[in-house]
This record gives sequence, structure tokens and C-alpha cells, in this order.
Amino acid sequence: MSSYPEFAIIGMGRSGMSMARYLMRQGIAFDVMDETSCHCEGIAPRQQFTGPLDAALLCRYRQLLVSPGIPWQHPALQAARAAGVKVCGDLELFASQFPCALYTITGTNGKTTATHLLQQLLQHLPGDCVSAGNIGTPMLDVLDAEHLPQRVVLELSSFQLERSAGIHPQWAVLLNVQPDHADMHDSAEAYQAAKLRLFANQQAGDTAMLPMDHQWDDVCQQLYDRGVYVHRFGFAQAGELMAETLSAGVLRHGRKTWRLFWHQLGKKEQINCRHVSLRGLHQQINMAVAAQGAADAGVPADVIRDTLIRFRGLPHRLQYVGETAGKAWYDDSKATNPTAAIAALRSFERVIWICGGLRKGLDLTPMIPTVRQHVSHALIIGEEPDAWVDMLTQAEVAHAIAGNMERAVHMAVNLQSASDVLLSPAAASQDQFANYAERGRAFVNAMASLSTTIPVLSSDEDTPS
Ligand code: UMA
Repeated sequence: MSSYPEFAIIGMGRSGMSMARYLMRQGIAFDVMDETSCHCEGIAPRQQFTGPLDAALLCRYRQLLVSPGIPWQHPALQAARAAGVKVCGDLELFASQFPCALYTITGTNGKTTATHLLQQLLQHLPGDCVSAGNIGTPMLDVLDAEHLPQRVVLELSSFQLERSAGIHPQWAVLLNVQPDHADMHDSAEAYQAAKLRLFANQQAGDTAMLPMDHQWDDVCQQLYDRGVYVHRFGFAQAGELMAETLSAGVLRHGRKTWRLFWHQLGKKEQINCRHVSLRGLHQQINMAVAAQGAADAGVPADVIRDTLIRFRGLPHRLQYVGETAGKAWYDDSKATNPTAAIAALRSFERVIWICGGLRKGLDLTPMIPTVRQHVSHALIIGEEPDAWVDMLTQAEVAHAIAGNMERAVHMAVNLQSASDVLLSPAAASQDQFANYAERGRAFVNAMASLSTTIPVLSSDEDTPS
């Protein structure tokens, strides 16, 4: 008899641990592996392996359950697949077991906010609704609960989607696709293809939501031909032909009025964006998407309206964090790529911008027009400021290298500018912080510890170009 069980779990973080608990509940034996360290509290693997993944070892199992952070094209996984080993992730297990209504949200930016808001809205219906997936709670833990919720809203990353063929959501939305995690996939096409797996098993009676951009027209047509109900969403000028074709989004009326809208029982429901606490057109469009999902599920329009107006957003996502030195301060530490930061900058007339960090090879030059229009001063953090200096110089925006967060905040306070202050780094945080949340907390802590004795920024530290 082989000394190896049929299953091995790879990556012992949150997903790995939940897969282990799941297998234990089914009475299935398993081994665990991790390239760094195996955490096994509360689980009982047959064996644990730490260190680089070994292709020969992986080929000894019938099925590998792989955490989302392990590169899907890892050579050891490729070798196992070639040897006929089934390789998948937690979503495949979840999809085969969850019997109730499944709402799924993917996209490069904004999916956590949309997932959270939709879950809040669906809670107004009879029966439980929980959120899980990339948002934080591993999805298999939902199956572990004493009572299965009637509805689950899953936030899905491309990493989770690429390792499952079996998902069939009743309601699914793709918010956007930007070149952020494309570096973790073989190509931008592979990244997009992973996102589109969300819709692969949808059929007549299901609902799909996609952005209004023409690049999604063919996908929408294919879904429509299969009998799937398709919503398009986005931003348009009221009265334009395009505006009439949208199910949800934000409409601009005249020069100064924006209205968030969705459709419900044949009627267009609208809220003036002035009444919505959450800042930023990009966030308001995602709110409209969540509102459409709730309307499709039967949440009453007045409940949707109240919830949207009261919703203040999630930490580190363009969140208002207070008033100091006559300026309003916003924490958008979650903006780990240029696209997310561009969206945040466009939410302000002019702003003092704290930016920089790990660029992940992304091109900063597409930011130039937005930076020129919306940034009064930029303060650069992170260990690789050169690319930021180049971009800001090209944008002809005053800037200075602050180096770290504390110094950036002190410099922002002392700038002779009435502009609000926005941390929206357009970069990952790991050069100076454990993660974006720690970076956001450092921003808020530095702001909270300010005193009047802070030295005034000298003019030669501020480098107008
Ligand atoms: N590991 C390896 N080799 C690797 C990478 C990781 O052995 O090459 C090991 C690590 O040593 C660690 C474990 O794998 O012990 C971590 O596994 P993981 O990276 O898959 O992370 P989890 O703790 O399982 O968390 C995952 C998601 N993380 C990623 O996709 C990277 C969490 O999303 C998610 O909340 C959680 O499952 C529950 O579903 C976080 C995330 O950063 C928020 N997501 C990315 C994003 O939003 O940009 C996609």
C-alpha cells in the first residue's frame, strides 16, 4: 500500500487550512505542503512537507488542492498535470457542494467593496447571506458552518477562478480588467480568460453583468445566445444613446450633476451622487452594480436606496479618515496599481498625493494626464522613487521624495496648499510594509500623531519641475 494518501494540499495559509478542515469533515486523509512553513493547528495531515515543491512528490497523489497564491504555472504543478494528477483550488470544491444561490464578483479593482455592499443588501431578504472568498473568509468555511446560508456572495480573484472549471453562479459580475495581476499570469489574455471563467457555466435563467465597453460585446452576445440575462453597466452622459442601453451605473446630467442608477421592476431608480457618502465615480459605479444585484434578487428599492446612502465604504479604499491642518485626509492604500490610483485622483479637483512603492513593472506614464489635472503636489514614498520622479517631472507637477510615510504626512501638513490629502500609492506596499492595510494604518497613525511643532517644509525639499 502507498504511504501517500490520495490528496495533498499545497500552501498552508487561510485557503489551505480551510481545505484541510473540509477534507477532515469528509473523513478524507491528506498531506500538506508549503514552500515556507506549514501551519497545522487544528488539522491532522498524514505528513507535512516544507520547502520548494518537488514534482516527483506531487506526482504521487491523485488530486492536488492548490492555494490561490501558488503560481498556477509552477513547473511542479505542470509536471503533475502532465502525469494525470487532478489539480484544482478551493473554488472547485466549493462549487461542487454549495446548493444555494451564488452571487459572484470579480474584477481587478473594486470587488471587495461591491461584494461587501451586495452582501449587506441581500441580508434584507429572508434567510442568511454571507460573503466569502478573496474578501477574507475562505469559501469552504461557509460549508463548515452549522447552518448553510441561503445566499453567498463570493469575491473571486483570477487566481481562484483559474483553478476551477465547475463554478455556476446564478448572478455574476465582471467589474473591470486592468493590467495588475496580469504579471502573475502567462499573459494579459490568460488573465482575462481566467476572469471570464466566471460566466462559462451560466445558462438560461442566470444573470451576467459586464461593463459597457465594446471589448465585452462578443462575450455578452454569447451569453445572450445561451439565454443568460445580460446587464451592461458604466458611466454615460444622460440622453446619449449609450445611456439608454445601460442597466446600472452613473449618469451625468448637465455639467455638475451625477446620478447613480439601477433598474427595478421596469423602472429606473436613481440617487443623486451628492447624497452618497462614498467618494469617487468608480466606487459609485460599483455601488450601482451591487444595487442591480440586490434589485434582481428582490430587495425593495427603498431599502437599496437607504443602504447606498448610508454606506461609508471599507478601510483603505478611498476612505475619509479625518480632518487635520485644515485638510481632509483620505486613505486609499488599497490602490496598488496605476488604474486604481487614477480612479481615486479623478474623485478630487486637486489633491496632495502620497504615492509610490513596489511598481511590479507597471508603466506609470498612463497616469500623466490625470496627475497633471488633479495633483497639486506629490510626495513619494517607497524604495524606488526614480520612476515616480520621472513620471511627475513629465506631468510637470511639484513633487518631493519623502521616503517614508511619516515624513510624507509631515510634508503634506506643511505644504502651503488648501488641497485635501490622498494616499493612493498606485503601487504594492511590500517594499516598506507587510501589506496595504499596514501601509494605510501607518498613514492614519502618522496623521493622528501630528503636532504643531512639525517643521515647515522648506522650498528646496519641494521640487517643482
Ligand atoms: N505559498 C507557497 N508558495 C508560493 C506562495 C505561497 O508555499 O509561491 C504559501 C505561503 O508560504 C503561505 C500560503 O502559501 O503559507 C499562503 O497561501 P495564499 O498566498 O494562497 O494565501 P491565503 O492565506 O490562502 O489567502 C488567499 C488569498 N490570497 C491570495 O490570493 C494571494 C486571500 O486574498 C484570500 O482572502 C484568502 O485566500 C481566503 O480566500 C488576499 C489577496 O491578497 C486578500 N488576494 C489578491 C488580491 O486581492 O490582490 C488576489
